[in-house]
Amino acid sequence: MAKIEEVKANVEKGKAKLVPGLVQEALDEGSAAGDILQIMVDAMGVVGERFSSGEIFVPEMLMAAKAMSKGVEVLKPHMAGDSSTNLGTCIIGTVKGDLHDIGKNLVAMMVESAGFTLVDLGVDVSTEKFIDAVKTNENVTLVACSGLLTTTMPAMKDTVAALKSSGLNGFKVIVGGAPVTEQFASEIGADGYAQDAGSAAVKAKQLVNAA
Ligand code: B1M
Repeated sequence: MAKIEEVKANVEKGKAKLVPGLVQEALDEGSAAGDILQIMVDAMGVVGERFSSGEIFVPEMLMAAKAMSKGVEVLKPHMAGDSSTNLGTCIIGTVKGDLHDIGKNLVAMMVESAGFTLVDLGVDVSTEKFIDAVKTNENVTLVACSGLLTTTMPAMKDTVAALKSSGLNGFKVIVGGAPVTEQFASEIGADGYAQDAGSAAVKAKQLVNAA
């Protein structure tokens, strides 16, 4: 089996100790960092399907998430773009009630690579915390909200509404995550939407007029 396939199989099995070494071996074997990342995203899709069908439970999902995060750490230096430009500060977080952070972390990595200074608020971020971060950080040009649960989409809506009515300005709001669509983003008044981490970086640059 090619190393990249072993990466996928071991993310699915949640082998956090094995995955970093396998990612390195896949890179050494000549696999592109983007392809290794995509195969890990695919592995998480398989994990999600197994969870939906009752084949696995939350602990197994958690182990797979840890394995993927460890693999991404090895990939990170290989994914970095030209961050010599300064596009201002991006505040990023997963919205209140939501603990999923892998997609948010990938978006953070790509947006940082695009030239933003990153302030990562983590997961389960309240509206107030997003607003405080805009107030207390310098030159905030972008706020990025991630959400993976249909049940936390209202929290995303509330956050965008609060940011827009806060009286604060100089920044744009981008939203994304599996249940989020372009239509939902527009309905809740976000300035931008992206489907994946790569397009989030492109959209982020467009929003601050740097593309
Ligand atoms: Co949960 N989970 N989970 N989970 N989990 C999902 C999301 C689910 C689809 C699984 C399923 O049922 N098939 C389902 C949601 C169903 C729904 O709402 N429609 C679900 C559920 C139900 C739950 C719990 C409720 C389970 C329970 O307790 N009974 C619970 C909720 C906890 C909470 O948040 N309050 C829960 C818990 C967990 C774990 C903690 C165990 C773990 C997360 C660990 C972690 O993140 N550190 C977990 C995991 C791992 C998953 C799956 C399997 C994988 C998520 C993932 O990391 N994907 C997931 C199934 C799936 O996604 N197929 C599932 C890989 C990642 C790269 O993709 O995050 O989609 P993603 O990010 C993408 C895009 O969405 C986009 O870019 C990324 C790709 O480049 N993107 C953005 C993301 N944010 C963006 C922001 C942007 C732009 C793009 O701009 C700002």
